[in-house]
Amino acid sequence: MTRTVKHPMSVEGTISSVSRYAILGCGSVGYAVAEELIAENKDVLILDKDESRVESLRDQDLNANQLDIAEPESVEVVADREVVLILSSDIEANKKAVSSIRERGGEQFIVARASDPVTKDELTEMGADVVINPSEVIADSALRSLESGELEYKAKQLKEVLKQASGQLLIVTHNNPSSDSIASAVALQAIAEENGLTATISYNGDIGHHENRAFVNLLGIELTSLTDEKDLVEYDSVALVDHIDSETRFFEPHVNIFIDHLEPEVDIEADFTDIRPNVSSTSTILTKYLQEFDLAPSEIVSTALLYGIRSETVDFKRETTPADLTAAAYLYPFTDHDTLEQVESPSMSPETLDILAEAIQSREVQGSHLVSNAGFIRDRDALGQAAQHLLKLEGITTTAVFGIADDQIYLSARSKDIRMDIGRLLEDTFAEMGEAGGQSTQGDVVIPLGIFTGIETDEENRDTLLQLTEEAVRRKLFSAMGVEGTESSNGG
Ligand SMILES: [Mn+2]
Repeated sequence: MTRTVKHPMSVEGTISSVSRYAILGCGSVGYAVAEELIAENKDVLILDKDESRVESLRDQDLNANQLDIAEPESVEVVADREVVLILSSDIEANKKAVSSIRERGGEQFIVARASDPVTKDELTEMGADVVINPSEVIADSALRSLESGELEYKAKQLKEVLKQASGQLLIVTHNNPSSDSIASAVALQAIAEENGLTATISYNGDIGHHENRAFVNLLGIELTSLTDEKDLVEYDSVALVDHIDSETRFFEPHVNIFIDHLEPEVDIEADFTDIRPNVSSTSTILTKYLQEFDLAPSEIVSTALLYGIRSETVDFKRETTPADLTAAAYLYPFTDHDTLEQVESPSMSPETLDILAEAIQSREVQGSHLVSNAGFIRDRDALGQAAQHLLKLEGITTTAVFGIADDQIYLSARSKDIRMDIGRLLEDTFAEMGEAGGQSTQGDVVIPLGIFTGIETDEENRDTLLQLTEEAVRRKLFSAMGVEGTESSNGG
């Protein structure tokens, strides 16, 4: 039998425009539902086999009929109802009612009550659109309130520990950190700073994975490499996040905060510990804290956490729990999805990422203009990608990234300043020295190396050359953009 399945009720349980309901079986559950519907001014017909119950419903001005829902005839009276809720505690009677309605060809939307997983399957098989198992519902609800109660309790504890840990907080990821670990550190840093601390993120080993380097570079996450135990002296407190391979002796006398989704191999003594094996990433845990603290995450924190969750669950394909999904849903509107996509799709070659890293490092900002030298390069296209990316930095409207390859200086610029025609600006500034061109939002320049200095290019004076070139290009650009000095151009 093919039926059009209608869904008049939305997931949140709000009642839609449907107006004609029937409730079959009016015990405590049926009665509670009837009350809600009537409060919404819905037309509700109630069937129950218990005479005295029907009488008392009628006393309350409810439209109730005494009928046994297990009898096939009883369903005739609900033929014109759009939604039928079969809610008696007699599951056998519920089954009969469902099959009677469907056997008569009734296409109503049916919600039926089961008592266990077996009857749940049976009722579905018989044609109920939604089947509810009350014990599951109660268990779910109990667990949910437990979860939120526990989170509230833990959040208070964390706040207390942060309050006591004044000064410099060192947040340590696991060795050769994953994006889950880095993202968690970034979020804890934001939470710590909100509580008046200065927090530094550090790691041991390498950020090995190419995607993880992209992640760190694209989001401009600052990490320090922890090379020496002596480095620890300057910090007043230590937090370990997502720290499976913890080497705790490194952090003696003691750890202040420990947050992970996996049980550590060795016991870790910390003032505050939150280990949740029931979620799939530490980023999920940190997201829950942001929510609990009512902290709207910055774009960087949110993008980092969402990436942390997605990569740890392999894009929700591995051991994903509802908490991971609700955390992701919470982060979604705060996230920079373009950046997320760039991190996830390795469209950037490793060299592009290196160039971007270099460009971020050596950037110089004047006003809203950014100029950066990427050094010696092989891939010229990477300059444009880097310039495009740097345009996302806060407060930046114009970017120019240059590098040297084959005795030429290559420069790529981007602008989102509508008053500036960057292509024209480059032409005006560099046309005499080389090739320059572009449009209002982007432009490129190629200049033979040595033109600024008159020095012949050879291996020995390469470094000097690079330095002098860099100076000259930066100065010329900033001056053309109208900053640094008076020799300005309005750029067209
Ligand atoms: Mn993890």
